[in-house]
Amino acid sequence: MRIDVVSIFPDYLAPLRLSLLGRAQEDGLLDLAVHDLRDFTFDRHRTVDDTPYGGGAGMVMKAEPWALALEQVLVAQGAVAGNAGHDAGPVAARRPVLIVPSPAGAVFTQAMAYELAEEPTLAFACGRYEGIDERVLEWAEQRFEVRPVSLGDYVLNGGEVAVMAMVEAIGRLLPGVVGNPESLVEESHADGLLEYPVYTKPSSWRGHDVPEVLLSGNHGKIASWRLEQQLRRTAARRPELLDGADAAPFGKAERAV
Ligand code: 6GU
Repeated sequence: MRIDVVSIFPDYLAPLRLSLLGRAQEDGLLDLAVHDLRDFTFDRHRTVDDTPYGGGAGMVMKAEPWALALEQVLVAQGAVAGNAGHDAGPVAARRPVLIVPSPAGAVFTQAMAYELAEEPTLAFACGRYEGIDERVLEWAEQRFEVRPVSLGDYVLNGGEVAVMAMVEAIGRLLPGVVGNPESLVEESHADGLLEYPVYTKPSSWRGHDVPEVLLSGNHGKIASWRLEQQLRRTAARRPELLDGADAAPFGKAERAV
């Protein structure tokens, strides 16, 4: 998968070169490019923001640097023919996905991570300040499938931390990135439930014992104990997951709740 991120703080994204995703890039499973929005400005101060029309607090990100940066992303992703940085018209059959992190977006879920992991390319536009001039989104709609996405109901200073979370959640689902694909099946949200508790040696530690059933060797009993734990945990911590319209990648009908 090819991923392009545009930000005024490219260094913010540096941790994506570490650990599992770092290895995935070395192995050629993920091709990640981070672009500095200020490289698409031409004044002495490399200005990316200005005061809002209509007044109000804060600053708004200017449109033109975003168009130039996103045009370069389209060329890098092979979606348009490059022409001195100018959009020379579409080449790809389908518009590439552009994710715009925003607390006003649709909430990012594991189901969305699975869906986005199927895309050949993804682009992320990290806004800062009060947001990006709305006309950039209108312009981008003609070239990308634009998806405003939120991490949850709280406000961050910009999209960078959200992009790190989303790229990690999506990247680990790419074939070959996680060594043992079994671990993707058993984790929280894979089946719409929270994961069951886990234990390792010693079986007795500071007066706390591992549940007897896990030492029994009875795999049927262990599986039903784990499912019961998943249901209990989900009911206690996230009851809305049990009856909500939350989209899980596997059908809820397969579960006997
Ligand atoms: Cl994706 N961006 C920003 N700026 N704040 C957020 C968010 C995203 N998700 C939750 N809060």
